Amino acid sequence: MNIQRVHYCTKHDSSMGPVVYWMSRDQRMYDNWALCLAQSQALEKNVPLFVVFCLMPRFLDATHHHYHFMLKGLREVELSLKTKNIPFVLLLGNALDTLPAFLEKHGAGTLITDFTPLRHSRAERSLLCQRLRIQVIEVDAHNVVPVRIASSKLEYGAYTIRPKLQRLLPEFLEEFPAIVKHPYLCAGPMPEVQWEHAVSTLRAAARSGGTAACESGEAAARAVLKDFIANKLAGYGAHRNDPTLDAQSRLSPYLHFGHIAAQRIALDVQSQAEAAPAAEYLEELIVRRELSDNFCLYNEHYDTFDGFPAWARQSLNEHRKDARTHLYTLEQFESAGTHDLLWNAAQCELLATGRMHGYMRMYWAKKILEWSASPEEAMTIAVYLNDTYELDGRDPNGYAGIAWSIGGVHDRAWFDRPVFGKIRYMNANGCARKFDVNAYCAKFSRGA
Ligand code: FAD
Ligand code: FO1
Repeated sequence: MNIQRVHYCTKHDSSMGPVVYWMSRDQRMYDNWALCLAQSQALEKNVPLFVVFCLMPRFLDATHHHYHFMLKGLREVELSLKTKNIPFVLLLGNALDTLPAFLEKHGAGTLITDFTPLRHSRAERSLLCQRLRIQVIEVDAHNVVPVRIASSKLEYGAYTIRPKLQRLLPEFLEEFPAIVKHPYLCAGPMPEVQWEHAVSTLRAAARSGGTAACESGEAAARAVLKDFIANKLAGYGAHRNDPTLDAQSRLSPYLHFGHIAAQRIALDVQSQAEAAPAAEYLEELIVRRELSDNFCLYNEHYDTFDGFPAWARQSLNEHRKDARTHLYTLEQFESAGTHDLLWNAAQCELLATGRMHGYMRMYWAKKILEWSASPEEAMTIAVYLNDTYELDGRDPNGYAGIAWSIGGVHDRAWFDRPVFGKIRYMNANGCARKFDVNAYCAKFSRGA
């Protein structure tokens, strides 16, 4: 495996004792670079290999729906690992409270972690590294080109990161090694995972509303990919921005929870599709998605007004006092209670299915800017609603998508207008030029 995927978090050498992969963002057995490295280290040292998942009682604004989807996927991982003699251990509580004791008890010699750019997880990881006296290695199993290798700084936009990614893709877009049946078994039997009890430890926000009907887990993700390549990819470029059509891949929840590797999707799309549609899809899957991880890793204010580029902050400041044609509270937005039928339909799609079409997310967020008392309030409302209702929420793509819509991140300045300043503007007329707005509203408005 390409050694540039490896990031040493502590100075300690690897010592004898089992290798532990602390699974977090990349919740899968197949096509997982962190697990590949963990197994190769354990085979080299002739020691057992464990996979551990630390179940946090709360995770940002995740609700029970999101946890249900995630836990179902983890049960599948447990069963897949069992066929490879690799125990799956579910620790109940934050890693900082549970992992050190587990590592101590089993005399672990090496800890492998996967990679996330989000601040809470990164803070927890660095605190853990200060406390542990064993080797800790982080592997970016989420991106095709590891974020730190793609760029060592905050990128301005797709146009600046794209050439860097394109230059590195031939080196990193490679096949994965298989996970083999592990020959070294741990001494005693590992405790059975108490899945029902685990659910009782959750403190996640309960909420009404539906969830996307999509099935959770690795096998389901592969089936969705197969169907997308066979039936939708050819029309993706032409139809992906039409929310009345089902033209997107619907892979984002599986990418968010790590049920499938973006690299697997890219390899399959490249080998099974025509060049043009493949390129259009990979632009979103690789350039846009990896730009989001770059944004969250190198901009600590990725979910607030302070994370906007200087030109956008200045422009929005100049328009703070502009009269708003409408002003709504979080509750009014949340209940799809604005004057705008199209915006309400988008919010109803989100409430009913746990997913909003990608094109509508731009319109949805931009109108929150237009109808909130300040850009800061707009960010708070958009991030809260996105993280509470989107099955693919709580993700760098969400923070980057909202910051693009409200704060011009990864975008350029447009001509000045009330409230928006130089932030790109969108309105219902623009949408009507792109798709059948009435059809979309009929499909998703309340009572539809
Ligand atoms: P497809 O069009 O099939 O794209 C395939 C994959 O490419 C996506 O799963 C995603 O990983 C990536 N991708 C596509 N468009 C983008 C983009 N604009 N930015 C980054 N990556 C992209 N995406 C999330 O995963 N979680 C979110 O919470 C989220 N919130 C968003 C909020 C706003 C305001 C905006 C403007 C965009 C947001 N996005 C988010 C990005 C994008 O809308 C979704 O990734 C996409 O709609 C998911 O559906 P799909 O997988 O069918 O997309
Ligand atoms: N990761 C974990 O390691 N433990 C959790 O309990 C956990 C819960 C969770 C709930 C919703 C959700 O959207 C993601 C969740 N994650 C959890 C995964 C999380 O995305 C990654 O662990 C990274 O920390 C963030 O990228």
